[in-house]
Amino acid sequence: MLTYVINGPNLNLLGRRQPHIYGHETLADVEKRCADLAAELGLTTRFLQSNAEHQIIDWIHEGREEAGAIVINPAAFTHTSVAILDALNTFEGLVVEVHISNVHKREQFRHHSYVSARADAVMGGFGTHGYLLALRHVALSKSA
Ligand code: CA2
Repeated sequence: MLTYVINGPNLNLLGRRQPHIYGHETLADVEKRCADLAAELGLTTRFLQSNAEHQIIDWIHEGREEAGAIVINPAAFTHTSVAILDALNTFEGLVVEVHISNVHKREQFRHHSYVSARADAVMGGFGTHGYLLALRHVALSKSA
């Protein structure tokens, strides 16, 4: 089963700025760890990042045909995007929302997520391990 791992705006800078919040790993490091774990779990992942809301929506639409699960860190679009929520509402597979930081420990405006209204599971505050935990959840759900 193909799992899309979708990353939102500014996550291309991971590991290069604000390491006290987001850690030292780059997005390429996270992609490699996800691919290694996915192989172990018998999953296939497609790892994606965009700074553009429309691109993320187009990938979710594509996932309707191609993917059994979507792991998504919508980054700042988490807190603003009804359009990403609407797109996810058209997807019938498993949706796992991932945040590297614990958004509830941060500014008030990060406490609300539009995406959580659709997500089947939500991870936050596990650092970049959250992506790996999300993939384990996809694999366990698939075998359940
Ligand atoms: O904790 C998360 O994963 C977030 O989704 C990250 C978003 C933030 O807007 C959300 O509230 C929580 C920000 C992603 C920006 O990523 C950067 C990474 C390194 C340096 C600068 C930004």
